[in-house]
Amino acid sequence: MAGGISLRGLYALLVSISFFSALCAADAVGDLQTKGRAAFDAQLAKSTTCTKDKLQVRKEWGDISADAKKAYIAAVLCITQKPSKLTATYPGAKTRYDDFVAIHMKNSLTIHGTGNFLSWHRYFTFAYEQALRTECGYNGTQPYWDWGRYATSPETSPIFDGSDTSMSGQGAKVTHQSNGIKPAGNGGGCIEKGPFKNMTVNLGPVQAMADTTPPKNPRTDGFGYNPRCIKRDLSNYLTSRDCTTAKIASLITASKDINSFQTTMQSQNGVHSGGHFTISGDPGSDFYVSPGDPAFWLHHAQIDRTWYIWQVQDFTKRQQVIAGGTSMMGFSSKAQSLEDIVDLEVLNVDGKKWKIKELVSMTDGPFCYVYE
Ligand SMILES: *[C@@H]1O[C@H](CO)[C@@H](O)[C@H](O)[C@H]1NC(C)=O
Ligand SMILES: *[C@@H]1O[C@H](CO)[C@@H](O)[C@H](O)[C@H]1NC(C)=O
Ligand SMILES: [Cu+2]
Repeated sequence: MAGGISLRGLYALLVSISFFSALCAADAVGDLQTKGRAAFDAQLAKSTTCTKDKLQVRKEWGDISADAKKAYIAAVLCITQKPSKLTATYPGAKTRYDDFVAIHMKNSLTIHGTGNFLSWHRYFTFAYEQALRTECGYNGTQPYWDWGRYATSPETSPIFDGSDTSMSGQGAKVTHQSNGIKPAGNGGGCIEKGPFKNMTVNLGPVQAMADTTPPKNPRTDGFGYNPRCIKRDLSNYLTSRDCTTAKIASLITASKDINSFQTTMQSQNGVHSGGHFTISGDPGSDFYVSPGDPAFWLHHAQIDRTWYIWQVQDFTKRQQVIAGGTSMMGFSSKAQSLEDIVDLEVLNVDGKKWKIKELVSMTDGPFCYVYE
């Protein structure tokens, strides 16, 4: 070869480049994930329902190829074109996508700040991933949004840069108020670029924040038909304050039991609120209707991943555990039990509802996946 570089030399160079980029990708949270993998693998080896050949791997948006991103985007757009199974009950639910929004709206007060928060949203996100696969021919997995990775600038991340391989980006710049959670950012209006610029939000609002001014729903419960654009107000205010890699790692290492883990995660300065209000807008900052923004699922996959990483730090002691009540409202809320049922109705995978105790392990119940 003229330049004197042999194929073997080129191969060695490529290997060292990929080794170097793996080193760069390593971070405190990734290290905790890696550290726990042996415990997960040991449990996987014992599972009768989840075998190694069936195991699905969920990856970070920035770590999947452009083709994989496009396949995911296509599946999401596909499910927004399939008919709802709930229109008769909730007239605003027009599409199969809306079914996910409606079931979340309906259950909002008994799935947040409660003992089932993590397990309910794990099954909910899984049901969405499975619907993309079985109803829209998707053969990939649910990607996640590692908040810490883009904490300084979520707007320019591959998730929100507005390109055709993103989840669409910032909303149009409009003058708007703060939502009370963070200062008004540089968006606030309808998303104008990327694959989801034409996506319609049909349900809600139920609890619109001061930064958005969506048209009122024809029904007081928000279940009427109210088609409108997706608005966003992305900014780095919350990610750089509450969702850095150091903050996520400390949530995982400092929470000694499930109660402190789930409470810290859902606190006002926690990662759950941080991710939701980084997206903000309508329906992003609406407590009930937030799954109407398709970035919801990447956020909740990361919530689920954070739970998984916390679990695998002491796997045998961190699965069959429960804390908290069954309702956000009222002091008389009953204690949540591992025997309680998670029933997603028309979203249930293979029509099955499950007990919480069957949803705490990703190699048990309906699940067979892991995070990398
Ligand atoms: C998944 O779908 C993509 C795009 O349709 C295709 O290129 C790929 O080969 C499929 N992978 C598997 C494992 O079926
Ligand atoms: C949005 O709709 C317009 C008008 O129908 C169409 O030209 C455009 O390609 C659509 N964009 C996307 C990303 O779907
Ligand atoms: Cu939720």
